[in-house]
Amino acid sequence: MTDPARSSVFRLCQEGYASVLPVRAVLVGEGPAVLKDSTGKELFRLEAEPAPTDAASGDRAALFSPGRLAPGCYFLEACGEKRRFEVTSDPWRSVTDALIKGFYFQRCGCALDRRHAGDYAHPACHTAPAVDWLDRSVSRRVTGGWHDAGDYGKYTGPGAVAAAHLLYAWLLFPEGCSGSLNIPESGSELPDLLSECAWELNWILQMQRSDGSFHHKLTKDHFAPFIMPQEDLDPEYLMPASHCATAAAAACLALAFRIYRAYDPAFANRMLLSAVHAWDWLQHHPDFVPFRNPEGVHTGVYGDGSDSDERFWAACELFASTGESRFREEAERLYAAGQQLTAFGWANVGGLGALCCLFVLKEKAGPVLFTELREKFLRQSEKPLSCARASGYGTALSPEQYGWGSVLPILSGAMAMMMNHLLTGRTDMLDAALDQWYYVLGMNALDLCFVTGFGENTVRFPHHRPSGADGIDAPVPGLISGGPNKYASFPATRSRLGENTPPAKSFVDETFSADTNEIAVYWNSPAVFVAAFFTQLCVKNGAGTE
Ligand code: 9MR
Ligand code: ZN
Repeated sequence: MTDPARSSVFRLCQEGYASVLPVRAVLVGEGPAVLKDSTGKELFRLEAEPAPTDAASGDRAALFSPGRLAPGCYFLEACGEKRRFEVTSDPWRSVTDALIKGFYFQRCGCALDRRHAGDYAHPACHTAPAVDWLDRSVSRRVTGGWHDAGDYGKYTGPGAVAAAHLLYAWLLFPEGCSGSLNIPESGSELPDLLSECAWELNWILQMQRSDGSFHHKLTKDHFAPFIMPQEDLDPEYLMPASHCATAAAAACLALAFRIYRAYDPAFANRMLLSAVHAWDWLQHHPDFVPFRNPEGVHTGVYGDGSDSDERFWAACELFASTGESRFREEAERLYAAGQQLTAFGWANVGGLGALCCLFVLKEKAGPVLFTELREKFLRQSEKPLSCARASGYGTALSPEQYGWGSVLPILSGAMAMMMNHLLTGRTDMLDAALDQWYYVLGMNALDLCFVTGFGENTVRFPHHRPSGADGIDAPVPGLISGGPNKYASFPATRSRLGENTPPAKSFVDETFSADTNEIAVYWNSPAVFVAAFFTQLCVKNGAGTE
């Protein structure tokens, strides 16, 4: 639990460290810092040289690493303070599982029962037929999916991106994300992560219009007050279709086809047919039209300046799923138009196309989409590394990049550096990626673990309607806060931050602070990807170390 009066000169991974990976921590303030084992024996000493000021936080922060440590309990001492941490062979299994279970808690259209949700159980929500915004005479039943974030909206593009992160975690690091989640489908033939993802995929399928395009979102015309989802009874609308939603859905469904066909060929085929139908619509509608909220609609816009990256990702996935050259040609053309290959967020999905080329298609992608793209990817992935090196906390974000949901570019940087490591074996990339995982779990300027329910000093009041309305003190567990936002504009957030708060500390752990402390499925999902990677490393390399 947070003790507001606590202050420590150390910043560390509050969920402990793995014996197969280096321990890394930050000293804020005066050295020397000494590391001792449980018998009091000194193992490592950081000398007293003053660290330079970290630009994002204003702290004199020194990142140090005593390297890998055997399982056991250790103490860091400096400035009269003694802080304890543990090293085990598999420390992050429960936080990884919780981050995946977080999606179950976001499920819409069904009751969360006591057996699976415990105290966070609630009756079914948002079960009324959805009304077409443009033609109110049309309504149809569209159920399921995940609530996007702290609100109850469901947005096609961001949902597709979140599902894709989970599916890629499963494809690349299955042993890191195969935990049993205690969800209704647990025990079935389908692994739990895939069952959870299917909840979203089934909803995405329903968001397709008969012409092949996808509705941009299914939301009300305004955000609900802080009530439980089952009390949110105003009509939900199928908002107009958009290019970005259509292309992102096509990409995600084409990817999902390859994963589910071994378990449920009929479901998999439906997803591929839907993806191809969406693609054909895109080919007939080549001119990008940005989505804007219709007059009178005040829910999330998820505005985007281009659909080139979504189309690129879709072309890659469709090529991987069908082998048809028309998709490769389009992917090559869109690649040549310039793609950001290290971007994994809802707005820019170029990195997901790169994942498909580099780790699924590989040589089959051909000289452009494999050899050339690989070089370009490796170059682009130097950027997060240099950002991380310039940061006293090792955080892969420059001070001006601390915007809304800053955890997303931080985790995107981790994903890019992990991929670089997987392609090249570089340990500097691995260590820097690890620092972003440590950031999420507490090695940051706020000394805060951003995952609800975890860490010694944890987020308590996320902007999340169920957590605010359920009458339970502790928030719903396994949800990740968006984190510091130097551009926070909500008056209440601003007044709490004052004038000169540094970017990495522009954070308010209060329910009202949507601009710093909301949760979102597409912030949980890159965390799952990163968590699964490191958890799998522990399983694979750690056998027999304890
Ligand atoms: O994640 C989105 C962030 O990048 C934007 O800056 C912000 C303001 O437009 O919106 C965020 O997305 C929110 C969405 O619009 C509605 N649901 C909650 C999302 C998380 O805050
Ligand atoms: Zn709902």
